[in-house]
Amino acid sequence: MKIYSSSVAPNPRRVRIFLAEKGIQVPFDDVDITKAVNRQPEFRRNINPLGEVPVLELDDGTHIAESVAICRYFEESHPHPPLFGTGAVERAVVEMWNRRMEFHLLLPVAQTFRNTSDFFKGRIPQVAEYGEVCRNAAEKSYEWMNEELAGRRFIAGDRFTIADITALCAVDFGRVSKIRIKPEHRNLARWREEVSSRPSAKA
Ligand SMILES: N[C@@H](CCC(=O)N[C@@H](CS)C(=O)NCC(=O)O)C(=O)O
Repeated sequence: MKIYSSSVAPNPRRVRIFLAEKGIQVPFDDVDITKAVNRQPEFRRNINPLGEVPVLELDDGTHIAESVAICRYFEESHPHPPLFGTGAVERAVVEMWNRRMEFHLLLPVAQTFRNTSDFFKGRIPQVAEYGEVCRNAAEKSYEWMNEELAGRRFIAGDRFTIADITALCAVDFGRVSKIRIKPEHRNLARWREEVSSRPSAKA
């Protein structure tokens, strides 16, 4: 078993943090996304047709891409500590918040980077104006999450879950595009400080 990863990208980091929280060790194969190795026909043919990381490779040759799918695999094999919640209600609430953090934080942050950075120049069609729309959307989500976090310790409730991992990776990656937590976002800053101090955040 191994995971095709990248030490500089937010989605592989989600998986690394998840595994660190579970205390699971899996070898990582760092794919040089700066040289677009992941976009070459060989990688697409043999590992992930979408040309993205992370990808979990099982011993029988199965490839599982999509960060949440990889995390779910490990939640099944190592249920403790539960990071997707327990019981019908908590699982649904965690799923809701994780999807919200993907769609309203990670996606706009990533699209800002994709559409405004030199990194993706010539690699994908870039629309700078759309990048700015995404920046605005990400900043609005920071405000929203600052309000949400006035009433609870973590993103999905009083327990650290995959939703915190998604949100932390989004907020940290936002800094590359100068999307930052503002001084008035006290609740968001308090949350970030707490989740960043967990040993897994270094993964
Ligand atoms: N929905 C996918 C997104 C994967 C993704 O966007 N991966 C990025 C790294 S964060 C990537 O491979 N970027 C390199 C590229 O697009 O060339 C997931 O959750 O894993």
